[in-house]
Amino acid sequence: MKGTLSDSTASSTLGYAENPVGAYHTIKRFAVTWKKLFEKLSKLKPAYDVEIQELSKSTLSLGFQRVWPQDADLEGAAVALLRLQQMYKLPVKEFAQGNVSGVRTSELGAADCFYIGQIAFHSDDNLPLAVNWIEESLKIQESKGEPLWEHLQSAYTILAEAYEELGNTKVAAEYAHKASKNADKEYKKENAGFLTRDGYLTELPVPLTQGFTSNAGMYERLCRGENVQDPKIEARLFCQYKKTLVPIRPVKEEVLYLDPRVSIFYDVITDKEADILMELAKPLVFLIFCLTLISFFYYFLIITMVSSQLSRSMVGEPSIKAKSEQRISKLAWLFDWHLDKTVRHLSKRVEEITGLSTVYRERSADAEAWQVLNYGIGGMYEPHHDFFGDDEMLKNLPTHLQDTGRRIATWLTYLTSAQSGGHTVFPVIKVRVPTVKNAAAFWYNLKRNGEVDHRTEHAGCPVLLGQKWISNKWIRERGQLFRRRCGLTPDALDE
Ligand SMILES: O=C(O)CCC(=O)C(=O)O
Repeated sequence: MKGTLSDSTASSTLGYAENPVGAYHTIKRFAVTWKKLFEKLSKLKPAYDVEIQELSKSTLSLGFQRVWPQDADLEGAAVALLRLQQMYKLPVKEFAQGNVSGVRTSELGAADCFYIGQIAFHSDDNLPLAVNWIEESLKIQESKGEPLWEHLQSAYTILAEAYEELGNTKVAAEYAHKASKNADKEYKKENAGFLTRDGYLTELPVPLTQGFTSNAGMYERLCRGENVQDPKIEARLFCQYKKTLVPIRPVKEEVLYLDPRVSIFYDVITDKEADILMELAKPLVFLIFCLTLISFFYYFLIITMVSSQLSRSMVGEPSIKAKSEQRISKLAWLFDWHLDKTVRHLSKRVEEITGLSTVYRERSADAEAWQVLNYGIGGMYEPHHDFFGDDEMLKNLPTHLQDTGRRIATWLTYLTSAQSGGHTVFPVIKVRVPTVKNAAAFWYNLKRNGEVDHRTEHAGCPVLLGQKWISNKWIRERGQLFRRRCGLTPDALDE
């Protein structure tokens, strides 16, 4: 496969698939190009080439087991691409040229743009994007100068329908006429409505300058990097060397918000420790490459391919198994009893820095195990709270977490930095935490009087380029009785 990639990408297949356009190309190679090749091979007479026969049979059977990417996975890749485009307002032209946030990969052809446009057309709220993609496909096709493009008629038809739905009947009529030109009788019969409808005589132009339908909420704005914070609040923020439980080991803290306090602590983990956590979470090195693809498939994850540890995220505790579209990532849990001492050491370090107990016990632990998460391109976690607001959820916990109370605080370590996108954002307080490798974000989910703090709603923005690995340590309420005392007033602040 490497041999078919362009020079600029051949040196790093992994890097290539970490760009959404590169990932689309890669999945297409598996789902379309290789499939066609193997189908051809499987028709060869067994007597001539038994080995090729076997290879092709096993590849087809991997396809049946959903281990080999299929058409549905290519569709998932296109959906992911469209979502990223909407979130980050990326122009169709740049995407088509393979340019994602200044990082280039192979360009998309007319047929690819048409395919993505079709997917957009059939999804709920993407008509303007569909129009942009299909018009781009026509431009590419025209620039290549091929007189008879197999998709031309379908492209005109979809554009006519899309413009009609958008209320621009004049342009709709133009495309309908183009579609009917040279069309056979059957087509003319099927699409007769387009040509005879009175509506086409009226003119109701809809400007399609943008192609984005999402109504920019704070989550999206923060993810896009817009500066939305009040300058008066920003003026009160600061950095400091914060004292820890070990006096000779202060830690670099940048305070990103005061009430509730959200901080990022730098250099709280070494490169080696970050690598160990990631290695422990993924049983095979090869898995990284698979995950890049897998997390890109959105709806069609191939869990069977991934052995023991990392699995598709569930929201809530493991006993409440509901596969989540709210969070698109892979996760593993690492317990303090792990043979590798790193896990235990890191729990101790969180205790040193926060002053909160992270002691693990089989019954009533003070903190949860380390949750290691991998997000590939498009991986994200929509706005949510970490405290368990729902008492039912608290009842269904595994033994070590029963009677431990809610999640009083979150410690979120960045094991890698995503190349683009992937920030952690707090829409209510308008805070954005960048993914800085070896740093950790920390905040309390409960107020000092024990009430849940809804202002701590947060989200993981979709990863646009590269991979994001994080590790969460959730600290429980009960064990902190003497560590985080109630304030003298209900709204007492943390330091
Ligand atoms: O990915 C992120 O930045 C946020 C993750 C998160 O909120 C969570 O795991 O609860």
